[in-house]
Amino acid sequence: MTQYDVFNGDADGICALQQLRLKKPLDSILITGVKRDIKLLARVEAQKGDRVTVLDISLDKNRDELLRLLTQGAKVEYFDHHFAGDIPQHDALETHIDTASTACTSLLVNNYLQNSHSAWAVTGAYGDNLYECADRLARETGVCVEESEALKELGTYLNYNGYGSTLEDLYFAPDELYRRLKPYASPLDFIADDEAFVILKNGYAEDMAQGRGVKPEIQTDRYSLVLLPDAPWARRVSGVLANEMARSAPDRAHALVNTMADGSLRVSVRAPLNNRRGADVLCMAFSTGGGRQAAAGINNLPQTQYDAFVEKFSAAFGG
Ligand SMILES: [Mn+2]
Repeated sequence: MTQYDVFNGDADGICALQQLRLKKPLDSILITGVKRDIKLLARVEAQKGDRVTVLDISLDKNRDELLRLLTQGAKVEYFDHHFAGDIPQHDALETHIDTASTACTSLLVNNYLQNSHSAWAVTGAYGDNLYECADRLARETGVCVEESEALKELGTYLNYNGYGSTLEDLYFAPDELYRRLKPYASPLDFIADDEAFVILKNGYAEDMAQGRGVKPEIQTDRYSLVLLPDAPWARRVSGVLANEMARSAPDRAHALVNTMADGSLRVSVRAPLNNRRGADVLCMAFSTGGGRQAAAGINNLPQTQYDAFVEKFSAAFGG
């Protein structure tokens, strides 16, 4: 029997797996990638009797491959909060899917494990920009304010590390980062012991300083659009910069647009924090778009569709 652990390469995916494997240690084959690389089930070659754990990637975007694995006789457990569409009914498939804007995969796993390793769930929820949920869980589980600030930092850096269009853009490949976290039952011990924390902290500070210096192309009371240059720092920082902008202007929707080496655009959209809706519908109007109500993106937007995007973005949030 082979165990496959398939997880999104961001804070939420990594912290979800960390909780599960602390509770139930297993040797597994890790399948992950940059945050945007979500068609991960295509890389699993499972056979009858194998087990597959899937974390923080849309079932809708992986449905065909999921059905293939089930047909091949694998047993699949699936935790996620992205748009799922029709969930297949199959004896070998167990799903824990909640697409509420207050859900994230680390919190779903925490509920499933009944707070066994909740500090990691707090970390993952901060990473996914769910500050209120993370604060609440921290309070409920006796994490003091100083500690929760440290977990917020770690969640932010783990999330930051997942962005980038290729693994070369990242400080750490997500599977490597997970292996470094793996020995630590407490994220606070990881922070104290592993220099990866400081490397990410410094990288984040430098990239954010550059990102904060970019002036919006368009800004109204209701929405703001920022165009970032074709550079590794800009690809790494787009998601966390979008999260920070969303928090600093909670009534405004935000779009961050990265220019890629091939000239295409990659878009991150955040709905206003005070009305966390509409990002998914907007992005799914484009062929490579996807995501959640509060946070969504378009992986590959041709330059020729930029004007159409701006029009739909302002129509969606300007109203
Ligand atoms: Mn997530």
